[in-house]
Amino acid sequence: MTRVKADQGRRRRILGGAVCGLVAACAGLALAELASAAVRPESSPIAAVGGAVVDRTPVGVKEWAIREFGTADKLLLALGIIVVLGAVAALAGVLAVRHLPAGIALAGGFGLVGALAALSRPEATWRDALPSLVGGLAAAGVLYLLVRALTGPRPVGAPPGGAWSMDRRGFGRLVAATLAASAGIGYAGRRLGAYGSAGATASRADLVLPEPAVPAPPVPPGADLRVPGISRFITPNRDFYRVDTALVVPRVDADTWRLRIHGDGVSHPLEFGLRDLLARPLVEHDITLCCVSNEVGGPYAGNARWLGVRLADLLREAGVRPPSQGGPADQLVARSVDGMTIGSPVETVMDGRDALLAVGMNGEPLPFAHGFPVRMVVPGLYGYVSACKWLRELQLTTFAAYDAYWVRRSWAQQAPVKTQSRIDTPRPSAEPEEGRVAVAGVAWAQHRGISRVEVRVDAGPWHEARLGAADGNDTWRQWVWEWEAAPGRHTLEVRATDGTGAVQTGVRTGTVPDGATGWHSVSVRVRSHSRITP
Ligand SMILES: Nc1nc2c(c(=O)[nH]1)N[C@H]1C(S)=C(S)[C@@H](COP(=O)(O)O)O[C@H]1N2
Ligand SMILES: [Mo]
Repeated sequence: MTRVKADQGRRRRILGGAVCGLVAACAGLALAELASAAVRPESSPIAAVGGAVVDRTPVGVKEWAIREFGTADKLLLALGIIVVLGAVAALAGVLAVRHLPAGIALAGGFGLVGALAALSRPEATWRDALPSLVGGLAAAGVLYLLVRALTGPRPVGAPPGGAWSMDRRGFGRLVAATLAASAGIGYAGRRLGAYGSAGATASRADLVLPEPAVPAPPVPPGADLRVPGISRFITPNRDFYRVDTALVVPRVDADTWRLRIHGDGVSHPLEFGLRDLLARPLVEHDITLCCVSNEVGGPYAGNARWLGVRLADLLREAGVRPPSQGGPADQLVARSVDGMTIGSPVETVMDGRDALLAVGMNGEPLPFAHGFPVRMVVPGLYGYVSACKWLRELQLTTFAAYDAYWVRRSWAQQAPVKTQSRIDTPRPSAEPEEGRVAVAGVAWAQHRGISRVEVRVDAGPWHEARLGAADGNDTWRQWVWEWEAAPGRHTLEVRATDGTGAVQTGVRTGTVPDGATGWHSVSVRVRSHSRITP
């Protein structure tokens, strides 16, 4: 054989092997998808590996990802996993052409990795390992068949020469057929998955929220200053930020949902369904929710009108007393259907503020992404220590005895919201014209309220901004300051004073462990009027 022919043969074997590996991976993923529809969507290999990666990502990397990619971080994680999976699959295929058992072991082993990832997730049962195991076996089997077809003994009567047992066209047809079958199986899996959550979808569509016994007063007309570019006072649900570890949004069926309250100092453990909860007096309350991983000036804050049951009333019915009244538990641990744990101080939850088990958000049942059917909301605490979505269980315990999910990942056990203010307009990229420029934004210090907002230009004197009307102490407040802007580059800074008179600190700190501090600043270039006279 000539040198050139040998090279060609090797290249073909590598290419052919890689194709075998990739196609086998597609087949494996498709069958795993079908299997996960029968178990639960979170058990599909990509969701399982992704979830395990999220659980183990060091806090620094997570902060960086949130900063760089925002809410696209989940999509990028899934894409990253697919790229790695593809690379390993191609490698397994090339390996299989040389040494069939090794390649097949690698393909199957990857299924094992998925299974272990699924088992490592909170709330996992042995069933969660099944989709990855099925996928790994399927990938190994398909790889075996494809590689045999590619390199197996030449059929009797076949023309001599070449590395292929099948001709190129025959192999191409086999690949196409396998891919088509995989696509069909994957699609069937998706449809079956949707069918599995159809009950949940219907239970939300059918849910009619009762009128509140204690309605919130209408939002004062002056709360929304209607400055172009400012955050709306009430954040529409579709624009509300979303922060959670769920790669697949849990879809809980409201008809079978139950919540259990138990633990230290609970003399009357409670367990109830949604109907029981809705039969209680509901209160309506406007609360601004914000995330501890929000950088100064960042987007992870939103304001909504929540409808729910006062949590303190339920706890009292269960016999719970706050520590100040001799109760043994100082931590309330909320647990979600996806295994998230969020710990709040019992004292705060029972101090008279409107800590809610919320069922409604801006006049509709909670969206699935925001915790349907029931979540917690506590004014004045960051979301990671208060706002558990897809709630399933409330356990009374102590901070000494139990660290919740984020606390085990370098965040503080207790985290009241820090006073923050944000310049929404002008944006850093804006190039306003000299003259009057409206500088405006929002400021928040939940449960303390905002009493003053000030703006300064180029580190000059502070100017008092005009505040939007206050809608209680638990929401953010809009503010605006009219700036006589001169041409050139300028830096705007904002600071707020809360309802206790404490001025927002200018000391810049990062988000870990209990929320960022510092003043938001925006640097803009002001254009001069074009002049027609010299
Ligand atoms: N089950 C569950 N609840 C959760 C989280 C989560 O990851 N899982 N994230 C918390 C965090 S960190 C925040 S800031 C809020 C965000 O709520 P939202 O997504 O409705 O805005 O939800 C909280 N509740
Ligand atoms: Mo958060």
